[in-house]
Amino acid sequence: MYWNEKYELMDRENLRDLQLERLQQTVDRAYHNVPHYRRSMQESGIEPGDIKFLDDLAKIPFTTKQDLRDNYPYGLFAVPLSEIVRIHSSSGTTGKPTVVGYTRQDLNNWAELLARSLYCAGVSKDDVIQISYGYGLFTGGLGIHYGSEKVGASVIPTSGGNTKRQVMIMKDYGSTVLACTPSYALYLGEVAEEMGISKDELKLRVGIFGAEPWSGAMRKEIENSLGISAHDIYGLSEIMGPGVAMECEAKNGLHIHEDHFIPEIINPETGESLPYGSKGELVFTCITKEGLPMIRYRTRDLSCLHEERCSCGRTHVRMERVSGRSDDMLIIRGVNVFPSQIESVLLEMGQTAPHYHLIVDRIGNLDTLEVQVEVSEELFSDKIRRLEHLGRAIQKEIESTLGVSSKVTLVEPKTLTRSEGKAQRVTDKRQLK
Ligand code: DLL
Repeated sequence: MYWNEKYELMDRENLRDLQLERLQQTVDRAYHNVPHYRRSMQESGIEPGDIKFLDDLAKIPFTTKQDLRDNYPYGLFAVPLSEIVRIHSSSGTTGKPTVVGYTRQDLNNWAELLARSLYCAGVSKDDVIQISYGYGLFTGGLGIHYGSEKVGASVIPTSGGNTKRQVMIMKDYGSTVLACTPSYALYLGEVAEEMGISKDELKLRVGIFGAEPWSGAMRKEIENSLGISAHDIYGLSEIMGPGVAMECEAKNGLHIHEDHFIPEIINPETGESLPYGSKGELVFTCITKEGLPMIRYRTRDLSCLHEERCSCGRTHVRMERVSGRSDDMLIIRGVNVFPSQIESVLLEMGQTAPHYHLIVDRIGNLDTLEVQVEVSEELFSDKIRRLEHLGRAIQKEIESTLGVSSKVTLVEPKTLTRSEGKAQRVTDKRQLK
């Protein structure tokens, strides 16, 4: 099911021509309207006219979150504020938030790309979509909202929070699609069970989950608990918001809407461009954005790009699910550890609940890692010896898969904090000292 066949199925040669034309226009506009881009290009000795081929993009310097901060709030906008019709922002963990602005045409494109994304997951006008991403400055709620309306689905804008009410609405209003973070989807499933509502009483069939990393094992958990087919949606405010890339029915990577964004993969340490098939940091260039045309924006998200044709027929490049962020990576006694790797170990062992929290500390000169994970009610009330055995088994598995020793603490069901938006799974006490 395609929303816009012309672009989604465009052959790659025509797509590259279209990208070049749009890239040249974008670079020209950014150079003339945004002092930051003009300065950084001049410092590298390039002018818009030097972009003759797509590969010339690599001559332009990267843009980073720091550049957005340095130009806070509106310094990177390429149009006067009178042409901006919507502002969103994302709060980072440090410093000022990032502010992004959209012209009317940007909002039209965003809704179009979301409609495409939703269609890609099989959502149509016959669906009732419950949007439990936060509405407000976060791009999740409003972004998916307008895309869903464009598709013609019946939209229930619940936003996040008030979980019991969400479950009641889901049942009574007959929601067929749920859009929220994967961690919140898990929590909703758990609360439905507590309320005595089984998945058979719900009409849910599709999930549109993103905004945070999640594993294949987590997908299975959610699919089982809610009785749905879960699809991964990716995006970031700086580039647009949700809908930069979307998983189709093949569930073999997320199609990047390449007629609007040019993706690259780089080595996060050296900035060197890497070929398709290599793992590295995603970099995006917006080629249709009017308000905030980001050029070679470093996302910090780690992934891998694949150009081979997908069985769904779409020609656009696929990105592998994001495995983590280069700045989320924990270095524990010299070993690189991503929270998602621990999540995979826990869920693949299958004896714990999918709720965990990592606590990293430094005692003396030694880093320590504690993995807190919930176990089921039955197991918790079982013999202490069985619990100890499970704790040791998890510890051993983490050590053999990741090469890092840890202390595993099994905790009672429902004791770890649940998230209604993006989950906070790590407490790094080393930074607090
Ligand atoms: O999270 C936009 C969004 C909303 C995407 C709803 C999907 C659904 P930001 O708040 O700017 O925007 O955060 C962007 O979230 O750089 C990734 O690190 C992470 N992220 C987003 N989607 C995924 C995903 C929104 N599907 C940052 N898998 C990005 C893994 C994701 N990480």
